[in-house]
Formats: sequence, structure tokens, C-alpha cells
Amino acid sequence: MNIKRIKLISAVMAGVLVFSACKRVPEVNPTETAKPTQTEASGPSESKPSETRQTEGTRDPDGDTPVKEGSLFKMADIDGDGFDEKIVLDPVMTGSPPVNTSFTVRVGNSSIEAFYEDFEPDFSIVDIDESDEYMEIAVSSYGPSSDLNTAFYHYDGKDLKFMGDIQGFYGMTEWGEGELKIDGSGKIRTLVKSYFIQTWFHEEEYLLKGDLSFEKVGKDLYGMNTDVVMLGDLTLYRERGGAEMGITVKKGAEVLLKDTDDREWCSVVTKSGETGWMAVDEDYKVRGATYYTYDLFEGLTIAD
Ligand SMILES: [Ca+2]
Ligand SMILES: [Ca+2]
Repeated sequence: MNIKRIKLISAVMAGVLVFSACKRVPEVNPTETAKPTQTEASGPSESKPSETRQTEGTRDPDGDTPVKEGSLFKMADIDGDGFDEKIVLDPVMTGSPPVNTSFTVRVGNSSIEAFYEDFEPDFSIVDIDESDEYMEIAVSSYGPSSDLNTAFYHYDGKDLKFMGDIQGFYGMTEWGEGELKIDGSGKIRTLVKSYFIQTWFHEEEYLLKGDLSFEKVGKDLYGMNTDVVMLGDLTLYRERGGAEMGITVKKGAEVLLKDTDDREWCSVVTKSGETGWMAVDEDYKVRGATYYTYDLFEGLTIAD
């Protein structure tokens, strides 16, 4: 037995130990129980963990999903039956220069084809809810204009099911850790893009439901916290939802657009600490004024 082989076996054993430890204490790091993605390529067979980990019960038929050249796969027990499945992603590149435009995710005899612009040719096995025995497949994409997205898939032991898309990237991106977070609580936290008053992002939570769909939890108010300068006068409402008028902020004043329901109301705080509320219709039309938000405030971000 040469040194390379010993190293490999040590690495595999270490992987098994880490995996076992995580299985016993999933709350330590529930999203890291899956092994790193392997790329199927020609080369010595001992470089493929799937073929060296015979002791972990890969006799499960789903552990033998065929893998094409250029495809990626991971081994993980995502249906909770005690045996690892082989989860395969076949990326498809088109165009010039070529970009990833579609993929097929496969487990056993079940597969789903999906189309996402500039998806990461990788995927993650995640545990959205530690209280159920399943783990989920997450494929993130960069989208056409920073429209980050993660698609989720569920495998019940027989069929793959598309669960839904959630804004935000899971895992490492070119600029660091993605903003979509999974902690095993059954909730996914992420940043979503809003086109209310301006183009901005706010935190959002989604709850995994029993029918495998995601429900937006939503907040009463989201912090916008954008400093702007008034380009015209505006009389504010005294209270959110009210009809009584309050203070008037004058052209040239610096104000803070603080909290908003992301639908209709936003609080405006003056330099002296007075607060009033602005109502906005159709995302950009300031109620009671002839202004659009981007004509009334300097300092907003307006993107497509
Ligand atoms: Ca399994
Ligand atoms: Ca689970």
C-alpha cells in the first residue's frame, strides 16, 4: 500500500468520522453534513469517494445514479432511510462565451430539468428543518442582473419535487458568503430585492410548510434607513395609516427614510428627530403630491 493510498483512506475515514459526528449531533452544523461536490472526470478510480465508501451502505439503488462526464454529484441520505443517495447535477452551457443556462438534477430514476441564467455549476445539500428526516437540494444562480436565486428540490425516496425559488444565494459567491441562510429551524432567512420607493434590499424569512412549499413570514415594518435630501416640499401624515397631516419638510432638508411596510407607508425622520409618514402609491407616486419618489428625494437608488 503506497503513501498516496494511505492518505486517501485517512481522508475518507476522516470524512466518515465527520459525517458520523454530524449525524449524531446535527445541530452542530446541520448544513455541512454532505460531502464536497465531486466532479466526474476520467482519472484514477480511487479519487472518487463514491467508490471508496462501500461501508456506508451505498447498496441503496439510489446510490448508483449514473453520472456523466462533466456532471457533479454528492452522496447524502436526503430521504432519511439510512442509506446515501447519489445526487447528480448535469449542467448545460450554451451561447458564446458559454454560460450555464440549464441543468438536470437527478436522484435514482427521478430527474427534473430547470432553466436558470448563470447558475452556479454546483449545488448544496441542506437541512432546512432538522425536525424532519429529509434534507433538501439547493441550486443557486446569479441571474441576469444580480437577481440572485436559489431553487430547492425534495426527494421522498422515489420522486424529486421542485419546492420553489427563494431570492438570494446559498453558499460561497465570488464576493463572499451568500445572503441566504439556513439554520435547521424550518425557516430560511435571506435578502430580497424591493422596488418600493427605490431599489433596495431587505431581510425576509420563509417558512417551510408541510406541503413542501415556502411561505413568506413577512414583517410589519422593514428598515430602509436611507439618507436623502428633499428636492421639494412635502407635508407628511402624522401617523401611519392616518389622514391627519403633520409636519412639512422643506426643499433642501436632509431627512431619513426609516421604516416602511414595503407596500404603502414609510416613516420620514428629520434632522431634529421629528417623524412623519409618507404614503406612496404604485411603488413610486407620492400621495398628495405631484412627485414621484425619485423626483422628490436625492439619494435614492433606482435600478432595473
Ligand atoms: Ca436515503
Ligand atoms: Ca430535515
